[in-house]
Amino acid sequence: LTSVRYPDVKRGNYGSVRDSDLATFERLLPGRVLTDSLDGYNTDWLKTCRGASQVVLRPKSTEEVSAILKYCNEKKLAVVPQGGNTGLVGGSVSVFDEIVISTQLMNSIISLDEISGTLVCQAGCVLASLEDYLSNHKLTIPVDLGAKGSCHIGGNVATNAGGVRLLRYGSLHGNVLGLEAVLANGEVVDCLSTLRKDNTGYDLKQLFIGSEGTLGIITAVSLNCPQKPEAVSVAFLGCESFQSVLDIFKESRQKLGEVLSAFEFMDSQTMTVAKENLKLRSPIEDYPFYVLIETSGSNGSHDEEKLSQFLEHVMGTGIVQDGTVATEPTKIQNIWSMRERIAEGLMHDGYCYKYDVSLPLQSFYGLVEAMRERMGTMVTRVIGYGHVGDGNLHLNLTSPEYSTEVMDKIEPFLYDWVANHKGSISAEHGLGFKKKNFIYHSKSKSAVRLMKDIKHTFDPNMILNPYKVLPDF
Ligand code: FAD
Ligand code: 2HG
Ligand code: ZN
Repeated sequence: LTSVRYPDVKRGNYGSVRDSDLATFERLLPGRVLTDSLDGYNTDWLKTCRGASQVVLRPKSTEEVSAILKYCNEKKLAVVPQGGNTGLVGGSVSVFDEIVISTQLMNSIISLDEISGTLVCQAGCVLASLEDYLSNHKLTIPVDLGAKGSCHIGGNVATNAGGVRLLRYGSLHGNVLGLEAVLANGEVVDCLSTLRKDNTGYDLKQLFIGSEGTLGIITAVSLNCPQKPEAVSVAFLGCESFQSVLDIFKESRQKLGEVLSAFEFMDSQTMTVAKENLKLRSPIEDYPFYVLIETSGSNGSHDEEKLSQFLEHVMGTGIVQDGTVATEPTKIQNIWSMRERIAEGLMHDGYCYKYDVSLPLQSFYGLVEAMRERMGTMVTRVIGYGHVGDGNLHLNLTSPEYSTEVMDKIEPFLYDWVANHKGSISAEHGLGFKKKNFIYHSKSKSAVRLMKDIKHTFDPNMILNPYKVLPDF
């Protein structure tokens, strides 16, 4: 059987949900088996992937997840784990009729140790609500991204989400102290440690971080939460060239040192999306490139002094042409939302071809220029922005609707370009359904073979998120 939507993809040899299965699910999760109005669960955030799931299961506890998976594994029913459904690579919706297992109702906080800053919570907690909760305890969450109002912490961990604070706090591989996951056969793997240090055997939790629902369902996580910074400032700067962006980065690392907490960039075409599609106003005049710098620390006057010395220096040397600084929360929020809402703004153009790559900084913006030249007037726009402080470029192209001609012109050219320049074809969004067959552009054959062996050990019947992450060949 092939999908009407994806004619090249063949359905795996899985069972189909029958009435008797529904009756079992209803017994295991009374009142929490959905079979109607599933559009929201079947459509991804970008509206480019559409599943045909007939059932959504909404467990509340680890034991319930275990019972469902044990049953599905016995019946060879394929499943797709789903958190906030904000993933950008088609990993969170079904390809055929896989059963959606949603963490929506797994949203309890289990414990908080205020001294060590260790939070333990269920996987379905929404990122922004964790931030609110921690804020009351003068703590913060070490990961922050534009989708915080909907994404779940389990989804963040499953995708190893990066976001705008990675520069300061490092990746989830360092900040997740422990996790609990349920394997395909229903076995609960308890790695929910709250210790900072624990060198006892292989660090299995790392395998689940970034596994995109293919190795197990994450049911709880333990996170290292830093102190909430007392003072935050944001500078929004304009400059003439991408080389200036890099010079500003170098200077900011030197002059802002430990208070630097984010370094983002946007090109002028990205600003056009903010203006035209989101009706936002830039706080400064028009420039070819913009930089957003955030400082966070424990002493406002110390940080502001550092920031003003830094600004004086970069304006004096001419690498920055113009800029504005915000210290009050509303103005800070306005500047951040201009950056964080670009993904939303792009959707107004129609169809969005989304790429998220890592590149060495010397070749970073070269890809945007190469794509602009290659695509010419075939697309509405080609924009480059992202977490330049982490070497992570968000390259987006748009057109009024999906076009195979455009797609064939972009891929595999873009992925070849990235591989030839020693980059990664997915910096932070993962491979999901859309990018899995390009894995060899970034990983060796032996590495992929080992990944397949691991998958086989964790999920021998391949019921967990099939057609995702691992390549077809
Ligand atoms: P979903 O979309 O529901 O799922 C994502 C993947 O994880 C799927 O493969 C799913 O099967 C799996 N999964 C979900 N929950 C579990 C679980 N409990 N156990 C096992 N597997 C699970 N990403 C970044 O890295 N940085 C950003 O700055 C960033 N910004 C974004 C901004 C916007 C506006 C949007 C829409 C997305 C952004 N993303 C970003 C994408 C990012 O991957 C997600 O927002 C987030 O990490 C996914 O969480 P989710 O709960 O929505 O997961
Ligand atoms: C961001 O950093 C997200 O805003 C989304 O990772 C990036 O949509 C994108 O290109
Ligand atoms: Zn990003």
